[in-house]
Amino acid sequence: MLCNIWMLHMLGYMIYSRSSAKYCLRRFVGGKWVTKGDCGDYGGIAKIASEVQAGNREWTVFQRRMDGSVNFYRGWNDYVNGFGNADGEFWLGLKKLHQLTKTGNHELRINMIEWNGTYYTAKYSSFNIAPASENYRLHVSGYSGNASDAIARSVGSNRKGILNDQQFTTKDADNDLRAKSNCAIEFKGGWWYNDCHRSNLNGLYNVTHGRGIRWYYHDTKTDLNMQFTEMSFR
Ligand SMILES: [Ca+2]
Repeated sequence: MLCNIWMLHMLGYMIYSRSSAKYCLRRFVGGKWVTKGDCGDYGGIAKIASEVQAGNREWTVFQRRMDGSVNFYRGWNDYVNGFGNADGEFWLGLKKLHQLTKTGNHELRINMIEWNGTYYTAKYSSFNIAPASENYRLHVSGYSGNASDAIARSVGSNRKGILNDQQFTTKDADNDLRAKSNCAIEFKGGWWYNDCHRSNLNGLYNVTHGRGIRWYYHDTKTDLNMQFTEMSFR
């Protein structure tokens, strides 16, 4: 089995097998590597280890979708305080995200794998989350990557899907810019909805289009549906 896609995971990383759609999680614990899942061979580990060393600063993962085992259609308190399991699907929580990004400059990285196995990454050179008084507003800039920018870029003159500078909205806390309804209820997630979105990474697992784990791909003007996402910062 060929493991050709992988992701950093705090003190370890994940290798994603395209052939079997199973996952492999390896973490460095107590001086040795601990493996979880179906890892097959480990081609790529040496490369990733050297990337970690070259990068110096580790990426802190704050969101992961990988198997649909955790419900992400939740209310405000859950999104503020976090939920799920750090080894699987989880959301770290907006309170921690604000505390960890409020000083200094931070980068955001989003790794994603489409259901056909295609790997995408979107990076932002600047990232921070505003305090509770601003409902944890999102600030990003400086996009790079191969996923196209589905967070801060307009679609032509249509700016309704731009998530940058938006407050966080959940089904019980409507802070979005859609006057007639709550975007979190319409699109079944918790997110920095505008009116409403071009990406919805906390949407329903394995559901297509707007209510699913959507990422708008500007290059072909189509929606991608992701089976794996991991959001991290450093
Ligand atoms: Ca609204």
